[in-house]
Amino acid sequence: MSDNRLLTDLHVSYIQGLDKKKESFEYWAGEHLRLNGVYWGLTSLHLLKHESALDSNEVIEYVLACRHSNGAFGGHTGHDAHLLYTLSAVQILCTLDALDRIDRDQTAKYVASLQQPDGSFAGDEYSEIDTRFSYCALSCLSLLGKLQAPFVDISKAVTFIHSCKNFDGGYGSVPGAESHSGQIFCCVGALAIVVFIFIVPKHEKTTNDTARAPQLSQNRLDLVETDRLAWWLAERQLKNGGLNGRPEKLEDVCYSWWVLSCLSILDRIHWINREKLVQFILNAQDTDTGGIADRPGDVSDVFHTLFGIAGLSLLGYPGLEPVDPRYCMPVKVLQRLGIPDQP
Ligand code: GRG
Ligand code: ZN
Repeated sequence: MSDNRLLTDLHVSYIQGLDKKKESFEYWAGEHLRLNGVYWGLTSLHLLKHESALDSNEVIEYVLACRHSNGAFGGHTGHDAHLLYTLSAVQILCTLDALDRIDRDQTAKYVASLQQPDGSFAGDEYSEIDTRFSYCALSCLSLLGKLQAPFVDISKAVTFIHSCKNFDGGYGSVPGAESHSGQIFCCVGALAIVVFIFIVPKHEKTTNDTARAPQLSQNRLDLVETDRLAWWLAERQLKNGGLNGRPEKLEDVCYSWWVLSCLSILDRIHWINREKLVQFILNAQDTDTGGIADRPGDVSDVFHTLFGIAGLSLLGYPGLEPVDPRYCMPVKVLQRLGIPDQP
């Protein structure tokens, strides 16, 4: 069903209602993703400026109940630990200003333990490798204030991500894998997050003292082929205004995040048609139950609700809290943590 404005109140009650659906099939079917779901719902509420619509203490206690003794987090109480859930847990605690409730060093050590000799990250002890996990690890360490040795070898992590770059400027899940907007977000986001200290090689040193000092680079976006990639990303917009994730695929609201966040990081968001995309996202709202679906006419879910709202925030839709394209979290949370804006 379509509407030409954002149905904020309906989306707030839709998210509040998710917690009450404990008897439903969707609740149990999605149980292994609960912690991700809490991050999607909570972040939506913060971007909608309805921060107190959920009970913060209840949310914090639930997150802590998903914690393992090694500092890692599972997707639900009693479930196996994974980087995907550990990142969600840390994001939620940061948003609720409750990072002091965990041992940051211990969680950072768990994340670091998943780095492989080639710089990639496994998602858990079963060793699946994917650039999603590189992003989760680097974002998580950055939020924990531990994006440094001995927690991580940033140089190797960057080398692995760079090895996943393709001829079209995009990135895949592993070296040689097809470019996909979701993976591109992970790689470009990670390269935008890394803070890199480098020593100017001896032969390049001058007599100038400043040039001798270790240099701090705020990111490694110099490795991205900006215009080639931004062109590929802008081509994701279809006639109906929606974005797809790769050529020949269907449009989907969540690419309003995966694609737009990269265009924003690369300062090329104006390369897509803003009005048409805003309308596409608004048309995917469920005007009866609230929430946003993957495309108009489909059933809404909390995943597409967050990425629709976050996309609208990047597009400057009125009344929304600004979102940081690197972290998919409110800008003001990152400011509170002292994480610098992207230069
Ligand atoms: C903090 C925002 C945030 C993310 C954490 C897990 C993760 C890091 C990122 C996931 C990136 C990703 C791979 C997104 C794509 C999700 C998606 C819609 C997959 C569908 O893939 P296909 O191949 O769909 O089924 P298409 O659209 O290509 O047909
Ligand atoms: Zn989707």
